[in-house]
This record gives sequence, structure tokens and C-alpha cells, in this order.
Amino acid sequence: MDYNLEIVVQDAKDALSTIDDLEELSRLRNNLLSKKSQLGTARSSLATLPLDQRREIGAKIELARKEIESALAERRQLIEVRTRKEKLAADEIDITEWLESSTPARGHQHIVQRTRDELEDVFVGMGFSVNEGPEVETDWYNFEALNIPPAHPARGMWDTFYLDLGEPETVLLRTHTSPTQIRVMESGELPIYAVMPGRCYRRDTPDSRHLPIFHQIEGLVVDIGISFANLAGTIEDFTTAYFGAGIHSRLRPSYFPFTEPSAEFEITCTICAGSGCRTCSHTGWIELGGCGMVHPAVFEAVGIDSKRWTGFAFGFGIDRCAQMRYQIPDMRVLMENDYRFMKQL
Ligand code: FA5
Repeated sequence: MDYNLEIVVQDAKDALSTIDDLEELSRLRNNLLSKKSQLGTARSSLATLPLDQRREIGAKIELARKEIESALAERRQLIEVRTRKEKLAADEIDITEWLESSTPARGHQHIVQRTRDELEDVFVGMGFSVNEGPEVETDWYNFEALNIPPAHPARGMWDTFYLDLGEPETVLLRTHTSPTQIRVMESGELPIYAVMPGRCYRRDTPDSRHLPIFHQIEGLVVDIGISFANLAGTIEDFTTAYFGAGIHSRLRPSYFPFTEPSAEFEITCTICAGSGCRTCSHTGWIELGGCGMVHPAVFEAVGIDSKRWTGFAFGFGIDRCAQMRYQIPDMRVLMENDYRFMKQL
């Protein structure tokens, strides 16, 4: 056996110092320690030596193997630490970079929410308080207390989503904000000057003026000596305050079971300035809501003496107000969440 083990170890260390990745390291490990390596061959040839030399040279071979093993472990650790450092450096994010390079884009309120806030402000300015009611209602609040008993033909005016809760058709998604009138009157405090905004649901097919999920703002005044003239004046004041002096309003006779007399409230279509377009079905007018004097049957349902107290109520579409205020020909864009539309308003 003519190997100089010191040279074998030194050669192994020299080879290791050039290795930079773990795969190469494992290949080199094989070359250095396998049966066919210099050490392996030396170990195999031990059998040919006399016993006393076998022990001595065997111990030297074992020492050389240990030295190579520890050089391998040392190199492995070095490669692992270096790889980890490189990976961390590559993953590093400079969180100060965006602050220096650009102004971050800021979000803003959705146009419907903004319209709701603006409407609330107008009514608060006119002396109204703001109340809210639940979106999931019972048949009693949404219909019966509003003088619409079961099987009343007027139920057809509101195509309703019923919930699978309790007795069939007793729990529903409110079709209008009028049930909140009932809740406010039930609370018992009089007089009442309140508006009640919120989300409503109807099985309406979406089109340029309708959405299945939309928003209304209800208004209710109950006091002594309230007349239809107060209702008409309030609506006129609201129209001027919200849409500006150039927009006209008109009341047209209508029917709601919970008001008598009842009216529809229309304003000049802002898309065509009254000349007629697809949005207003070529009439020049857009219906914003319904209104009327509170029906005595409603007062009776909530225990208010209709001989002493009178009142009016109204309910407008908030999405419709946004549509008219910002001249949006098709209301469906309000629900589509298209960023190109939303960032404009
Ligand atoms: C009502 O909902 C009555 N509760 C209003 C009322 C209140 C009358 C108090 C009398 C006293 P109507 O179904 O007409 O009425 O709806 C009122 C307004 O809500 C409509 O004029 C429209 O502006 C809006 N609206 C109704 N349905 C939709 C819909 N599917 N999508 C968008 N807006 C709608």
C-alpha cells in the first residue's frame, strides 16, 4: 500500500474548498469515502497485510476518514449558512421604497354610501333625526302593520324574498324601509321627525333603474296639525337642497295602503334635462319615491291616537338619487364594482 494518507486528507480538503453547493458536496463525499476512493481502496487492501501492520494502518485510515468527514461537515455548514443569507437577501423587501417612489392610492367611500350620508345631512339640517331598522323583518312589520294584510292585492307591489325561518312566509328581507316607520312609532316618543335609511331587497330584474338589492331613505313626521302641505313643502325643500335650484319636482296621485292620500314624487330627469331619454322611458321625469299622509289604520296598529296626531311619510330610492345626482344612465354600474367607474366618483 503506497498511499500517503496525509496527502489524501490534504487533497480532500483542497477539493472541498472549491465546492459551493450541496449537490456537488454530496458528489465529492462519494468520491472521497466510497469503496473505490483512495481511502476505500486502502481499507480493502488491509486484508493483505500482516496483523500488526493491519491494526496500525487501519487506525491511520480511520483517523484520515474522520478528518475528511469533519472537513465535509464544516464545508456543509458553511454552504448552508451562505445559501440562507443569499436567500434572505433575495427575499428582502424595502418597505420604505414605495413611500419614496409614489403616493399610495387612497380608497374612498362608495358612491351609494356617500349619497346616503349626504341625504342624511340634508335631513338632519332640516331638523330630522336618523334611525335604522333591521334588514331581516317579519311579515308583520313589512306588511301587516302597514295596513297590508295577508292576501291583500297590494302585496304584489313588492316581489318579496322570504327566508326559510319559522312558519312559511313569515320572515323576509325587507322590501322597503317603511317597516322602520312602525318601529319608530312603536318606541312611543312623540312628536316624530325622523329619517330611516337602509338596504332593501326585491325580486326585481336588474335594469337601468332597478336593482334587486338597493337602498331607500324613509321619512316620517308625526305631530299635531301636520297636513299634506307640510309634506309637499318638505319634499320641495329637500329637492332644492339636494339637487339644486334647477331641478323641479312634482307629485302625482298614487296608491300605497299605508298612506291616504298617497303620491309619487318625481324629479326632472338629469340625464336628458327633461327632454326624454331611455333612462326616464322618454317621459323627462324620474320617480324618486312614494309619499302620503299616514293612514289611520297604521296609527291604530302602533297605538297612536289618529284623532289627535297626524303625520306624513315618504320613501325615496338612494341609488336613484345617486343616479340622478351624478347623471348615471344605468344604475347597474353601482353594483358591478368596476374600479374604472368607482374611481371617477
Ligand atoms: C315604497 O317602497 C314605499 N315604501 C314608499 C313610501 C314610503 C310610500 C312612505 C309612502 C309612504 P316604491 O315601491 O314605489 O315605494 O319604492 C320607492 C322608491 O324606491 C322608488 O321610487 C325607487 O326610487 C326606489 N326603488 C324601488 N324599487 C327599486 C329597485 N328595485 N331598485 C332601485 N330602486 C328602487
